[in-house]
Amino acid sequence: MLVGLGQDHLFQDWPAAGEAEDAKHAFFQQVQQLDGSYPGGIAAYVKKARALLGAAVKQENPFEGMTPSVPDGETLAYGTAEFAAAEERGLEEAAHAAFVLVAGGLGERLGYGGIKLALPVESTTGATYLEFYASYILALQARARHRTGDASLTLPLAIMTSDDTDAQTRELLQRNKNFGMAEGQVVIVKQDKVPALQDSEARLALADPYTLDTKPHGHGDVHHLLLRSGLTEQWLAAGRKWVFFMQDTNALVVNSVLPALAVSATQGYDMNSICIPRKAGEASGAITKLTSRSGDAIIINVEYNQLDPLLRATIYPEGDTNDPSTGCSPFPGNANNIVMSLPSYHRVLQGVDQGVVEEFVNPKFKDSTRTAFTKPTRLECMMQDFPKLLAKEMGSTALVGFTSFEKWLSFSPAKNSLDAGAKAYAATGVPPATASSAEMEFYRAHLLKLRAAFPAAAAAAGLEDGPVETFADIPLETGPRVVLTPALAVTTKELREKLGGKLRVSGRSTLVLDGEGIRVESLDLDGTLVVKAGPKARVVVRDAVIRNGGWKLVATGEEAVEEERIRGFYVAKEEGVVIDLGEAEGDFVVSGKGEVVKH
Ligand code: UGB
Repeated sequence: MLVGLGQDHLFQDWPAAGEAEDAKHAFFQQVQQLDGSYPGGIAAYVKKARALLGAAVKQENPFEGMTPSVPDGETLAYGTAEFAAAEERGLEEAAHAAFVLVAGGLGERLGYGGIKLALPVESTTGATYLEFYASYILALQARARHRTGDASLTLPLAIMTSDDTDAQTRELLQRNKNFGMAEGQVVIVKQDKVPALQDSEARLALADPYTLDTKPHGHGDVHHLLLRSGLTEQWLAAGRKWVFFMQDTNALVVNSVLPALAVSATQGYDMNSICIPRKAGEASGAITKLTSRSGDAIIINVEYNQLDPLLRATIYPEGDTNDPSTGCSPFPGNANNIVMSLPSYHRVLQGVDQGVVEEFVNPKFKDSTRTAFTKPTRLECMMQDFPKLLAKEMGSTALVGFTSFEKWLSFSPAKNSLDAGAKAYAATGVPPATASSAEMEFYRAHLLKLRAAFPAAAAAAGLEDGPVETFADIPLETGPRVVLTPALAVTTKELREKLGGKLRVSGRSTLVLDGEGIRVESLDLDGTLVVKAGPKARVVVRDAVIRNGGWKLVATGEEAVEEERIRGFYVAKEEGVVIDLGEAEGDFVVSGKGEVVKH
């Protein structure tokens, strides 16, 4: 088969028959595995690669004949009655949702050695990304059980890993007893790598004489894997309606889950992308309407490296620039969190392509002959390219839309190293997207939500801004550091029920409220207060006036552990009130300087 595919170079340096038999067998085992994991096998892969590389050699424009324009979509602003109503509607839909986390990517850009899901979202509680997402899904599950009266209702989570992340993801789950998720509730599907290509003839590259070089195929693998694993079929059979896709390091996505589900339900969207305002030049794709010469249109992500040339070649001669009136690109930014309607999603996956989204290739040619590469490349695919499959299988009946949210509310990933983030920020003012900025923006989102939910407290300056401190050349709004866990509240309505308007939190404070049964009637905080309670405790914070030295941020030195080093600071937990009720049951009151009394 390989010789038939023009791959005879692979055997060029092999010794005569009878020699190195074990190595030769190992080679064919790898070939067999690669052949089995790609739909259509290596033959299909090489054929597609030749076509795509041929187009790259001729420098063909993949958007030839397409005119971009800004699509129409929904915009929801936090704090409005519309937003709160969408959350309530979303709660109904969430009972029928399944969640998917794409987590096969290595944190290379982030400069982190471990898997990104094991990284703490913030240093105050130290909860990792995976723990945080699990706690959100469990919080939605608790609400859904309560609403439906079905105590066995379970919201599934599928995690896509890769060879780079699989073992560590499994280990993280095992070590933490699935973060409270039931056996079988979380399922791992592993993506396979694809053969690397050494030249524009699509000849396969060798890592050594008996091993093919392989590379990751991109997050687009998730669609085919969900079909191949039988998960979409199972979910459909269990009556689920929605699949919600999340990236590995954007904790703020949880603020957009419920309203986006509501928009999908009311608009009947087959696919709904969560968007945020995008700064020109930012490494986030743009949701764009592309209209062909025949008038057919598709709403799809145009990746950040392709947007500028596409705009320049068509109707925006200045390329990827900000609109002076808004200071942002006119194209909504792709947060790469997607809601799919499960019935149409599963139907499309069963089509001829089996969920293999259109691939692309990005070779770096050695010279102007455009044949040899500086290093091997591979075909790649992106999960947000699904509209092309939708259009292929459903034609113009496919409904693709997007829902835009404020960036502070829904998007702040940890993707870049401190160095890269600081450079990008200094050069163009784009968000640094570092672990440090993601952490501070996580706290800030809670503060801004409180301000919007309690305008009276905010107007009375009860929710102050904290200082701006610079760590590793990145200026950060460092306070107050507020963490309100999903167990406490998943909607604006719950937030308003749980926290009274009598709230004063100074800019240097740390406030953590973690527990479904916690309610704050009146709190004046200047320092640190942490209240943690299990599901069977009811805790009221009443007439509490808490003053202490609080927790401070300290710049990291040489000896810092990796999780701190990639932030540039650590939290010195010196003085504060920490109330951890564990699994205690009953009614508790926290008052005065932080005293706890059981009733
Ligand atoms: N991922 C996998 O699971 N497998 C892979 O093979 C590769 C990645 P990156 P990227 O947030 O602003 C995306 O590398 O690809 C997972 C969108 O394409 O963090 O540069 C990985 O673990 C872009 O349109 O992002 O850019 C992670 O969870 C824009 O929206 C996820 O895929 C951009 O994100 C994304 O991988 C953004």
